[in-house]
Amino acid sequence: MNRRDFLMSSLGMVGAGAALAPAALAKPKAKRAGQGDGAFPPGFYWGAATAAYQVEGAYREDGKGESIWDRFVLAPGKIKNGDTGNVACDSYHRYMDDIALLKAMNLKSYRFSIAWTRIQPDGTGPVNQKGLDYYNRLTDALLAAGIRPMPTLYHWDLPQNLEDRGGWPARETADRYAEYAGIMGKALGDRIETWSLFNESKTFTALGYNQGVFAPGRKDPYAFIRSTHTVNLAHGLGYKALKAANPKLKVGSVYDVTPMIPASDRPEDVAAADIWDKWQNLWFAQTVIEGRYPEGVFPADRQPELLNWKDGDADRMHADLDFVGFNYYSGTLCAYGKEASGVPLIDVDAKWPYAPPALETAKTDFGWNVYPQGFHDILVRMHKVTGNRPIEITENGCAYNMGPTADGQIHDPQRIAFYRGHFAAMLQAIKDGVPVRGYHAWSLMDNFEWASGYSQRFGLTWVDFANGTRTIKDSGKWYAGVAAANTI
Ligand code: GCO
Repeated sequence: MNRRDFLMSSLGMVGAGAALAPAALAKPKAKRAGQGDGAFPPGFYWGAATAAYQVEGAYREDGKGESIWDRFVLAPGKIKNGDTGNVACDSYHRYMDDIALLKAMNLKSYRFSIAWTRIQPDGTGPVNQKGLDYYNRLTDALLAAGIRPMPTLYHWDLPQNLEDRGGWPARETADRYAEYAGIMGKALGDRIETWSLFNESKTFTALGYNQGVFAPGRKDPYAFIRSTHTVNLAHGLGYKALKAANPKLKVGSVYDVTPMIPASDRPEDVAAADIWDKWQNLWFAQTVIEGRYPEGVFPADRQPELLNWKDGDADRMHADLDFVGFNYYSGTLCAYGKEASGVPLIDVDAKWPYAPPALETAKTDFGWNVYPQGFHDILVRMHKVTGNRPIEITENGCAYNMGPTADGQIHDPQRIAFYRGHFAAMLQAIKDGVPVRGYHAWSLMDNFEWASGYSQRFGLTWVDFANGTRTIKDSGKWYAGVAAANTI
């Protein structure tokens, strides 16, 4: 079971993300862009993404504090092969090599994340200048290379000290986050315009506090639900802190989205798809933009208590985002078990008798379905939620684990095929009116894939984890051509 299935099953959903119903596959295929018609809009940002804990290493260097991931990887049995991010790709020392990769691929945007524990080792208090200097160096080097720096402030690595004080279920964590956001806006806002507040709020709250498979490894559905509210509050407060630091900053956030496909025409399955759409696609993105939660996920009379809602929270969590980032990996099959009707999502122990249909799509080495049509469909759907805000694809990619062959090269035609299909779907969405202005492949290079350790390789670049050597894969060379031509 991969981690996306963990999430779905944790909330009482069976088969989600694991399979696509034959019914769904029978739907019409994505309209293809006509020949000679493969041009992207002028100025389109072709880029790549990474995240601090997944690539930086240097986990104790220059005053860095302990994060929940530094701690979590030490728990026996939590990470495949006992891997850790202690060294990872060693990007803390090799960031110039990373920038050379971006340049070699003709990329104009780099989405990376900032490790809060380098800036405030305990998540509160004075700035650790040496940690900040790393991001100063990275930023300056990117700008010198003609590449837009696009940081994400939080990609899951909460300071352990804040977890010890209650973590994301505790409202105070939103205030600490806003303080950190303000520090970063002041420190780098003179050179960085485009900021993302959070990466995949749904993923780290559910897997970290409900399912226990991600840091901090808690299994408490009530803590989990509160954590979602704190994260929404942190969006609003962090947005305001960045704007207060520098009103010129463009502030957005990154949401993982997926089309919810009913497993059948049964009304229960259709209702399941609807509630899952509200939970996964709207619970964070719509809430922050509109300052109100989607209705019908929790019983209305219990929701305030479940969230620990206080007067004024609607204003606190509201943020008029300047752009929205979307991560897309696959479609999600939705089915309700027979006990499901009316069962709140918090009833995580419910047994779901529904058996998902057999797999029908090609799969990546991680077992995720290759479903480019869903990329088009979810972009069209989310455009309605986010108004006319510019959209950036902040992640999209696939794990294929082949390594160098005798010629020293990495031949990964499956990854090229994956990207080709997804670029066509994205271009069709643009032609259908969705204002997508940038795309970031996940990932620039192979890296630490959370609970899967180094066993899943998402990179356009091969990384030899024994010595940090980087080799651009066939897919990276192919991507360089797409970026240079701005066309498929
Ligand atoms: C996420 C993260 C990345 C992952 C990638 C592949 O979406 O989980 O943003 O950190 O590595 O998605 O699983």
